[in-house]
Amino acid sequence: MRRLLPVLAVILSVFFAGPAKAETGHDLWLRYRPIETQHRASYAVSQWVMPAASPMLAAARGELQRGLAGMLGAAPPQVQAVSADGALVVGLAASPLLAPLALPAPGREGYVIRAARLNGHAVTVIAGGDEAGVLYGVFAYLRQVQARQPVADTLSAPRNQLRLLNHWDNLDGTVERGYAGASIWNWPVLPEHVPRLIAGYARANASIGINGTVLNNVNAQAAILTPAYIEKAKAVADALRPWNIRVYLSVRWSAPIEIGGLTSADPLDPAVKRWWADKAAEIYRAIPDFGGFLVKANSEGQPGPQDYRRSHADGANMIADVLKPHGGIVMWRAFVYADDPARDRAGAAYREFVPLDGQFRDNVVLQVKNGPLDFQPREPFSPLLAAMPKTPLMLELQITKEYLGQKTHLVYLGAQFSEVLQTDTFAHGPGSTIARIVDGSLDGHRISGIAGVANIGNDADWSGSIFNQADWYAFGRLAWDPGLSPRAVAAEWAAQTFTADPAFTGPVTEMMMLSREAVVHYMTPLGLHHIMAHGHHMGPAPWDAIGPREDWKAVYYHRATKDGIGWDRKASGFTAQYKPPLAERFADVATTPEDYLLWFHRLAWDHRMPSGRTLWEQMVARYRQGVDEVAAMQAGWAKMRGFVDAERFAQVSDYLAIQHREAIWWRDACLAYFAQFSGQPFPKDYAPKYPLAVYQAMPAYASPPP
Ligand code: BDP
Repeated sequence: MRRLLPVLAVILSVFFAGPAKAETGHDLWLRYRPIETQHRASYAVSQWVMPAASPMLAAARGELQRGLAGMLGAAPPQVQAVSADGALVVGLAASPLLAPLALPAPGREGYVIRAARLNGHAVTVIAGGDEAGVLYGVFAYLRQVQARQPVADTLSAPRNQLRLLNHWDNLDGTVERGYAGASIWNWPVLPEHVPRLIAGYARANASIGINGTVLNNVNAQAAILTPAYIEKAKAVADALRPWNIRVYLSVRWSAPIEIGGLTSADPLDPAVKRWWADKAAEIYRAIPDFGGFLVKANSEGQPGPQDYRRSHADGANMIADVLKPHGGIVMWRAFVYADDPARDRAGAAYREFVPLDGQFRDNVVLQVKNGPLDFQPREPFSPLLAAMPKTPLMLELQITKEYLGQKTHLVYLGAQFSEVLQTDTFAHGPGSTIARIVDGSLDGHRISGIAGVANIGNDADWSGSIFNQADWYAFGRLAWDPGLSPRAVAAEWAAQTFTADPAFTGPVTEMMMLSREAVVHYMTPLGLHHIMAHGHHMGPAPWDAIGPREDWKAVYYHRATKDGIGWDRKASGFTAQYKPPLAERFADVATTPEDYLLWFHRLAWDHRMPSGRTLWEQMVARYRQGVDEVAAMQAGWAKMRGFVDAERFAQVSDYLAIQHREAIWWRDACLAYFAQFSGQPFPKDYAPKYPLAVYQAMPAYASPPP
């Protein structure tokens, strides 16, 4: 009986760890639940060897211990030298332990996983090119086991050097465009107390290869550079460092005036430069591996070098010069549209920055949003990405769903991110994908990177919903390797987050892929854009025509009248910002994909679509399709009840019900509005439930009953 007890315990633990156990989602994709009996033999580990002489290696070892203990029931014995078949051996590829194996060189942050023979025994080796590589190798191994994939021979290194989250966190604990609770930094208790949440955040990021984080909002407050906040940032940096994550800060251009007592922030003023140099030195004394600054300047009312009639290059270079001796970089944002809204806003960043190509220091990287506008459900790519070969360009994606249903809508962004990365810009002929521009390989740049605007807060599930976690996950995986299939990433996430049973991962992956198209259909089909409510950006408001700037109004973008709808962006000069053959392709209605139709063209309501429908009929059909797709997602999820614990199952079901109601809201409000102009009837089997005035009178954040 004594010998049977452990066996019984394992059987019971497997039994009771089944889907019934409620989960908050706090464990993310790092749940390490026991492996089902039938898979145990494939993942058996007899013993493990892992020297860990540094904080980072200790972090990796702790994670492996945790993962093995969780999944195998108990961690196998840790030994000093391999003495049995089936051992797991982990370390630096160049260490005395592993060097004799002459493994392929994993490179910086890279790792190798291999079956090998050591001391006459068959073993599995995880070897890192450096300590970070060991950490990432351990997570890759745990991922394969959790997803019940074969532990495969793997050689992997990141394609992008900088894989960063941008937190739009304010110092008062709020998060701009955050839908997952308050800021996780908890500034008031730092530096004395470093909340556990921060280490959990670091682990999660390390598990998907994220290696840097900008702590505060791009709409920065000068106070972040005061000694008190530098101490707080140091405490965070110390907690993140073992997980290979560096800290960066967003800075406010006018900080020398606001907290430095100067009268100017002119980048060419020696006193200003001295202030920044002293500030950089102060930061590096506290945080020796500090990454650098992110700057939003002369954008949406923020101060910047143009206030002193200096260029963006003058500003970026001054900051770059003070960071250079410390090895820091400047990420200068290209999200700028200061010029006259009478000129097409979509073309503003290009007009501003292309003339500056070649003028930036070598530690400046220009951070460019994927679309020319602003994180819409679907945008053509920003032509700036293909037009600055002499400047390293970092891609900025938005993980938080500001324009895509915010907290509740299930929209898998991995599909969107991959679509962007795989887009061919033709910058230097075919094959000039955005992935190759940002990874530096197309133009031979030293710096490469991708930033994602984080969707993280102090909600129990971190991201506001269980499925929003997938967007954080996919961002990290695709920043590491933009070539990964978004479908495979979704499947891998679902397997770890819920269960690896293909009867679950198959349909759920399909649902996730569909969700990306669904949101475009029920919000902004046919290339419509920026027709959401003013300010909070939640819900439809194509009628929006209020506010100080023309280019903040929905009517500026869709231009609907009885004559037609859409924007002739050949006439605005915008299509010419693309390289051939795209410039010609987007300038011609016949060769513009339906997805971008009204983005690039102004068309009559009875314009004939390839489907044979009129433009109006096609618009109605797409909006209806979007709602139907959400209904299909709901029905699909309902069948997954048996695979998921009640708590998480219910959250997803409830949120899908909200999404369905709001998809109907989008469909009906937009179609009720556009119907005034279209001059064509609704199909016999459809009409918006309420008159337009009801939608227009809805209070903020509220949708009418379905
Ligand atoms: C827009 C957001 C705004 C940000 C701005 C930016 O609405 O909150 O400050 O982008 O990226 O998407 O600077």
